[in-house]
This record gives sequence, structure tokens and C-alpha cells, in this order.
Amino acid sequence: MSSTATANESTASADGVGAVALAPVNARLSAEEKIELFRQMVRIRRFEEFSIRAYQQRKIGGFCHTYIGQEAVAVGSISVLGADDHIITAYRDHGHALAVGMTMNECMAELYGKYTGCSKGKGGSMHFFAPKRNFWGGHGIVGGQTPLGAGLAFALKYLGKSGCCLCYLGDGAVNQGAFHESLNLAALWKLPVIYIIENNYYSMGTSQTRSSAGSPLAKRAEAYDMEWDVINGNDLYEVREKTEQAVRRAHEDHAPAILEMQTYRFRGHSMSDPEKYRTKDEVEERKQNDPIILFRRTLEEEGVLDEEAAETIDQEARAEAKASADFADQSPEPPAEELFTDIYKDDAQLRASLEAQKQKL
Ligand SMILES: Cc1ncc(C[n+]2csc(CCOP(=O)(O)OP(=O)(O)O)c2C)c(N)n1
Ligand SMILES: [Mg+2]
Repeated sequence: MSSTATANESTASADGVGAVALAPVNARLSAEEKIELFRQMVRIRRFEEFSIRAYQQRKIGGFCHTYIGQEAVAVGSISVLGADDHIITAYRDHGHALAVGMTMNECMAELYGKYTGCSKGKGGSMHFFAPKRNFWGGHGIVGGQTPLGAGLAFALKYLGKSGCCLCYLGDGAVNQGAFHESLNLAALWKLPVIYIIENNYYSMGTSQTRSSAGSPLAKRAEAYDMEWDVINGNDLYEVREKTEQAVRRAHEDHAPAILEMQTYRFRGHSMSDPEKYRTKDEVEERKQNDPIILFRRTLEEEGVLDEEAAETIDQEARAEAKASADFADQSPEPPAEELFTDIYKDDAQLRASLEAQKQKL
């Protein structure tokens, strides 16, 4: 592959220009499945809008990074995965969590620090986890999830499974040493890991052009003889098409890859961001490529969705988000004993080791 071309001739582009034939992975979607993908993006958007409100009401504390504007990346890429595929990401993880099928209730409760949250209220926004759904978090150290992604892929190969790992990272993580060590091992050992760079053009308040040499970012794969591609991350169909190709190669040949999904975040880096590093005009201009609006337009053009149906989906997503906020509000705090659980994989092992330490004193 190794191409810098973002347009794909076989894909209907979001603005309708060059709408040729859909790639097979998109052509075989039923109308219901397309609507479901739209619904997933809308649910993420409304969930996060509610979480912003709750944060402002001081019901949520700590860090909270929203995914607003990037929804097509998580929804599109995760939608092509199979039962043996795994996902790991950074701290901007709400979109991935909902896309893997986690409920709004368990996610909102986690934001509120409540016991009913997916990490029992002990992880917060940056540490959503759902091992049963092959979702391994939610990590706060920039680039820290990239060796873990290689490890997940290593385990799959070692255990003889046909799955792969999608490991997401931001444009600000591409210069971390751990990422390059991971790329080296992924290529050297042929690990089925696909690194998805979610290039939203900012790393906190630093633009990508001020922090990274070389363009596009995905081209760094060439140093490791890995496949790479650059994708319009606001175009759900394109995300699905390119991810499906990479997943197929990973399944068949254990081939690692880097996919750079070019997108944009419409909100600040986190809840306290005065956004002095970019202009309001820039943000407004980028909103012209809002992935939800683009996909809605595509579905309307295809005759799959009309205004009334889109409005109903929107209202349902708002109601679900509101209900999850009520659920979180009414949920209990974690009990004090929870401070000492979930520290190591096996708490019994931890207790034994603490006992042993005590004996030595
Ligand atoms: C190792 C490390 N260095 C610095 C930070 C502080 N920090 C938190 S988020 C962030 C920006 C990362 O940007 P990017 O990778 O583009 O992800 P985005 O926030 O855009 O999703 C930084 C520098 C950190 N968490 N970990
Ligand atoms: Mg970024």
C-alpha cells in the first residue's frame, strides 16, 4: 500500500463527488446496519455532550477528554472487527467504549466515580475497560498503550488465534520512544497489530506541524518495512474500507500496519482548555466536515435515512444519555475497602505477598 492518497476511487466520497461504487465491505451493509452505524456516532456525541454538562455541574471530577468530531474513526474501524479482535486506546476513550458495545450507564457512572461504573468508579474518564468485549482501556500515559497493543497481538499469535489488535494513539504520541520500540517489535516479530493514529492535529495546545518532523505521520512505518495508509477519518465508509483491508492482512499474514486517520476534535483538549492555540474560524471551518453530518448526508443521498428518522435517532440518543446521567447520579460511591482491590491481577496473590513482607519486618 504505502500511499499518501486519501481519496479512494471505489468509495463514495462524503461530499458525493466521485460517488462510484461502494467497496465490498460497505456495499454489503444492509440499510439497517448503515442506520445502526449512524446511531452509534450520534449516541457518542450526545453522551459526551451530557458528560460536559455534568462536568460543569461538578458531578464529574478529574480529567475528561471528549471525542467530539472523531466519532467516525472508532465507529468505522471497530465495526469491521470479528470476535477474536482486540482494542486498546489512550485516554480519549469514550467513543471506543461505546463503539465496542459498552452501555452508557456503565460509562457515565464511571465518569461520576460511582461503584456501578465499568471500573467500579476507580478509573474515571481515562480508564474505561471491558475485557469481555476485548476492550483493554483507556490509558493515561501518552503512547503507553502502544507496547501493550503489541503485547496483545503477540499473545494472539502465540495462542494461535486469528485475531488482531487495533491500537489507537494520537498524533502527539508518535514521537514517544515506546511507540517506536513497539513498531520495531511488531515488524520484526510480525505481530498482527494495527496502529491507528487519530490525527486531530493537536497535542494539547501544540499543533502537529510544531511537534512532528516528516509528513504524513504514517510514513514512519517505512522505517520498519510496515504497510501504511492515510485515510479521511471523517468519512465512515473510507475508515471501514481501509481498516477492513488492514485487518484482513493481519488475520491472514500477521501483518502489522499504521493507518493515519485524519480528523479533528471540535472541543478543547480536556474540560479546562482556553483554546488559545487555534482560532474560532478554524474550528468552524473544520465543522463543515463533521463526520456525523457527512454520513447523514450520504445516507440521505442513498435513500436510507430521512430527516424524520434522523431526528428520532437523535432524540433517542439524548434520552439515553439523560437516563445514564440519572443512573450515575443515583448510584452509590465505591466502598472504602475497594481502595485495596484490583491492584494486581490476583488479589489473593497480593495479600500473600503483603503477608510475606510483614513477616520480614
Ligand atoms: C508520557 C506523557 N507525557 C505527557 C503527558 C501529558 N499529556 C496528556 S495528553 C497529551 C497530548 C497528547 O496528544 P495526542 O497524542 O495528539 O492525543 P489527543 O489528546 O489529541 O487525543 C499530553 C502531552 C502524558 N499524559 N504522558
Ligand atoms: Mg492529537
